[in-house]
Amino acid sequence: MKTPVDIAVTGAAGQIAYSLLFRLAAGELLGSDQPINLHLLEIPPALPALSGVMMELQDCAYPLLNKVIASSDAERAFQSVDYAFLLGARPRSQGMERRDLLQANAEIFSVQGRALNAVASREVKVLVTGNPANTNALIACHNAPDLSPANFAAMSMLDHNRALAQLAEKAGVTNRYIKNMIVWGNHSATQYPDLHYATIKGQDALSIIEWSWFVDQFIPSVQQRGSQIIAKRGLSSAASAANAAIAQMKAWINNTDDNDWLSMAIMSDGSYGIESGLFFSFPVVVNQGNIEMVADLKLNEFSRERLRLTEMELKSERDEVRHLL
Ligand code: NAX
Repeated sequence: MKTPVDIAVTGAAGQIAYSLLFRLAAGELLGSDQPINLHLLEIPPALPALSGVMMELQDCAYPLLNKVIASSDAERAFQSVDYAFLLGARPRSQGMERRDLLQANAEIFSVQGRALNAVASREVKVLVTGNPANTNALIACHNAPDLSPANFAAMSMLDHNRALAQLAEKAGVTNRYIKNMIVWGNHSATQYPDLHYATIKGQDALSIIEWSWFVDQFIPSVQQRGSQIIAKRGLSSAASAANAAIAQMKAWINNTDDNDWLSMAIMSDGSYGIESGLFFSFPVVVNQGNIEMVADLKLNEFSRERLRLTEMELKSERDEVRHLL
């Protein structure tokens, strides 16, 4: 039997975790011959609920689940972890200003960044999902100076999947025929799902799909999908978010498919005119566990303007939490 791999999940009593943990324990991330240890982090008031989730994990009698550790202490939870799914975040409560929300989360992610820096594997892959995901990744990364920025990414995969599925439906094809989708920018309503390089069965999407549908329907529908789900379900996306978290981490570990790209939020190196240091969603490929940005794509004025808008939002989020960087 292989040595167990250590996987941390924060916000482990929350909705997304309730989908994610069972899929991890079933072997979906690392395969059916790889045992895992789950390291679960929660805040103290949620530990009783977490113990119920742990009872259910036990009741699944997963052959691959070696050990489950629960803690409200980040250094304990992140000890030697190889992979970390940072789901836990402070939700916006009634009357809370955006600034206060950013502040509360920045504090959480600075503590978690320091803990990862102190005790996680030096090769740890940290995927930040808790919102505001891009800025939380920035904070965690800055507070982990002994790790590389390449250890950190924020989740754009749900937006990417939403974009794939919307285009596939419009074109009347299954999702696997859509390639080279891009979602640029922030995981927020300013994100820019871009069809300029997307193909449908090998043909340029924008030679098949009307420009007006792209601008007036596709972009807003991908941007607003999260809010639409909240309006219908009364709760935010959870199963699709867990699915995206597994898919993004799996691609990061196992490489992307040949001749296709994914969207991941990684630290900008200044490419495409995006300010260095921001966590921004770019088109990427993964080679041997390293995320590489797809470079030198030509952008027209329409795309450049949309990149600028979402970059502006990320800069303003960063400015609100600058004192923690
Ligand atoms: P829930 O509110 O169901 O669960 C969050 C859990 O995090 C709670 O159990 C809470 O106790 C815990 N928590 C809070 N502070 C913590 C801390 N300091 N350490 C450890 N745990 C802590 O939210 P859920 O629906 O699971 O969503 C989790 C996060 O993902 C939210 O911030 C949400 O906005 C975000 N999302 C991000 C998406 C993305 O694509 N990047 C999409 C889905 C989702 O909206």
